[in-house]
Formats: sequence, C-alpha cells, structure tokens
Amino acid sequence: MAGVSTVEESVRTASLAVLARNWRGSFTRAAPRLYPHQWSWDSACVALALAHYRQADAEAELLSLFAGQWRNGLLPHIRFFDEDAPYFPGPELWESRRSGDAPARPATSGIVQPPVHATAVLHQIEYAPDRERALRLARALYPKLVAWHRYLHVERVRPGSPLVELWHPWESGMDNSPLWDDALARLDTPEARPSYRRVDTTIADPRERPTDAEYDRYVDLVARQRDVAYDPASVREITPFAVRDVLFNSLLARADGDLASIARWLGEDPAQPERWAGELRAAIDSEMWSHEHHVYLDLDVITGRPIEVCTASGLAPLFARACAPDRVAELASAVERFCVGARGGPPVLASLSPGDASFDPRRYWRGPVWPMLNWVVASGFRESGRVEIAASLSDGLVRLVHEHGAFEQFNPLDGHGQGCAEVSWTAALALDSCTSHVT
Ligand code: 2M8
Repeated sequence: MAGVSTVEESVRTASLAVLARNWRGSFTRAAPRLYPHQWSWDSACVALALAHYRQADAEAELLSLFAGQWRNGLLPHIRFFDEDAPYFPGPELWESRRSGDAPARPATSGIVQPPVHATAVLHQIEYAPDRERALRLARALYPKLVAWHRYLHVERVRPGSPLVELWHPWESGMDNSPLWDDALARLDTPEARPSYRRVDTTIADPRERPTDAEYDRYVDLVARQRDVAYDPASVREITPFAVRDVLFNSLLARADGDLASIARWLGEDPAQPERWAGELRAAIDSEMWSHEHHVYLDLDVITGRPIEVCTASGLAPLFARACAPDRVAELASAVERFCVGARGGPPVLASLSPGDASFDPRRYWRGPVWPMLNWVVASGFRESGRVEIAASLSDGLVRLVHEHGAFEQFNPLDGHGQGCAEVSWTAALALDSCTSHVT
C-alpha cells in the first residue's frame, strides 16, 4: 500500500484537476452531466477547498452564488446558468419569479440547502494567501450572509424552538434519506403522476437515484410552494412536510459561530450571530439528543415526534460545537455503527448503519458513503479533541478517492464509485482533507 504522503499528493493533484475541469469561468458546475449548474452547499465546499490554491476563483465562486440571493435573504439551492446540458427540474418548473423576492436574473430554484457559506468565507480569511483580499470579500459578503442567516432564523422557525425547519427533502441535501420516508408517506399520492420527465435516470444508474414515487412527491412539494409564490408565512402554513434536521441545524450553528468570527475580523458587532449560535447549539443538545439511540435525531414538526431513524448525520452536532463532553464520548462510541472499511483500510462512514432495515448500499442517501458527511463528522471529532477518530475517517475518505476517483458516492460494501464521476464537492472535500490548515 502506498504511503500516506504519496497518496495525499496524488489525491491533491487529481482533485485540483477535477475542479479545474468543472470550472466554467465564474463558477464550478457540481458535476459534468448530472449537475451542470451551481449548487449552494457544493459550491461553498468548493470555495472552502480552493481558498488555499485558487483564491480568486474561490472568491468568484461565492460571488456567483450570492448573485442568486433573494431580497428576503433566501439563498437558493440552485443558481441556473445557460448550459447546454439538460437538468430536471430546471427554471421552468420553479418559476422563481412568481416571488417578488426573487431576482429578475439569474434564474434560481425556490428552496435552500445547508448553510456552509459563512464557514467558507471564514476559511478564506484564515487560510487564503492574500488576507487583505479575503477581508475585502468578507466585507462585501457580510451583509448578504447576515440576511441569509436572518432568513433562516426568522422565517424557518415556529414559536417554542429556535431550531430551523425544512420544507423539502432537497433542502436537507440528503434527498432520499429514510429520514423523510414517514413524512413523505403522508403526502397524498397524486392520482395521476405529475407530468414531467426525469433527466437524472438517463445519466446515472437508476438504482443509484431516488425512485419515481419519491420524485412525484418532490415535484408535488415544489408545486405547492410555487403556488403560494414561495411566501414563507404561507408555506409554513400549508406545507405537509416540515422537519427539523440535525445536519442542517448543526451546519447553521457552526456557520453562525463562523459569522461571529467574521464580524470580529471586520470590526462589526458579533452579538447577533453569537446569540443565534448559542441558542441553536443549546436547542440541538436539549431537543435532539436521543438517550435511547445515543445519537441526535431529527424532529417531525407536523407530528411533534422525533424521527426514529439513525443516520451518520446524527453525529453532526460535533461540528457545531454543540455537545457536552459526555455526549462527545457517547458519539465516539456510536461512530462504530456507521463505519465501513474497504478491504481492511481505514474506515469511512456509511450514510445509514448497515444494520438498519432501510439500508441499501446503492440507493443514494440510504447507505452509500458520502464525502460531505464523512468530512463534517471527521472535522467535528478533530475539533472535539478526538484526533485519532478524525484522522482515521479523513484518511479513509482520501484513500477511497485515491482508489476509485472523485465519485459522487461510494458503495459501502466494496468502495466502488456510484452516481457519477468527476464530482466537484467530492474533489473539494478530498482536497481539503489532504491540505494542512496552518496559517
Ligand atoms: C443531489 O441533489 C440534487 C437536487 O438538489 C439532485 O439529485 O438532482 C444531492 O446529493 C445534493 O445534496 C447535492 O447538493 C446535489 C448536487 O451535488 O445533488
């Protein structure tokens, strides 16, 4: 087996090459054919990783994404470009202009994705070679980041809890996770399938994508939000899908803390983002911890009940710095349940425990290894002082990408690549995993 430094050197070179091939002059497409536009959290991960290597492009990446921000602060999960490659659902399904808050241009979707953006901007300040330039970028983006976080903390909450809620599985980024099965089952099954044509299953193996029944519900949920012009108060009232997700809230709590750090760099008052971070961390720890399952659980807002499905994202509060020391110890034991190892190599996290009844090694977010989950949990353990677990998960991801390439997801049983190849955020997170974070 090749030594760690040789493997890292080769993954660094290959990842930079993938990101260069996906670069479109002002943004990085999420993947060559399957995802030809700019996705919100993929893009934040790309900007984070590029800070060390291509600072000007990392800056352009973030500015391009925020050009799609809505007037009410919503940062859409897709910013569309005039690319030749087809994608469903494109601007014609979203009709984002029905909302008076959407920009005239560019076309965007009307929902969100996890907020990794302040984390990516702080990374520019801390690690990009030209700090003055990074601070100018932070100065330009600061009011937009505050508006984005305010949208989440104000529009996505209900009385009684500061935890923010999601109105579509796509907002979680973990589209067909079994986390959403019960909530989606509550949706009236459309009498006739809504009329649309999927593109994803003509590009990727359909067995590695969500099912048609899930897509029917995804499209139905978009239509319901579009019909009320994406007005947050109306969606909150009519949506049959409302969940408080551990991963999303953890990434937001982390990003709130990072936004407070940006404020301090800029000489702005950090009180508001600090308050957001503090309240959210406390609520994650008190409302989402499961004494029975020893991980954090999502909550279904409609039933008022925890969602009794344990996924690797139940470890994400480590990254939010939301866990008391005894909880860190419990999570350090729980991690075993999600670890899979390719042929005796270092372990990586399956998205769902192989022991779970819904586990499916091919079906997208229902078992496969996802670099983002691995990176969040590894970073969380590192920052909680569990450096051995962190190093081992990080090494596992790097070796997976070294052996198989920058695939979207990896089979948890034998490690082979699934979904599609040359995926930007896989390359970005593998790159970051072999980058030394020393200023
Ligand atoms: C996947 O989601 C998109 C819809 O947003 C899709 O399947 O078409 C998810 O894995 C999501 O987390 C990711 O951001 C996106 C682009 O990589 O693909």
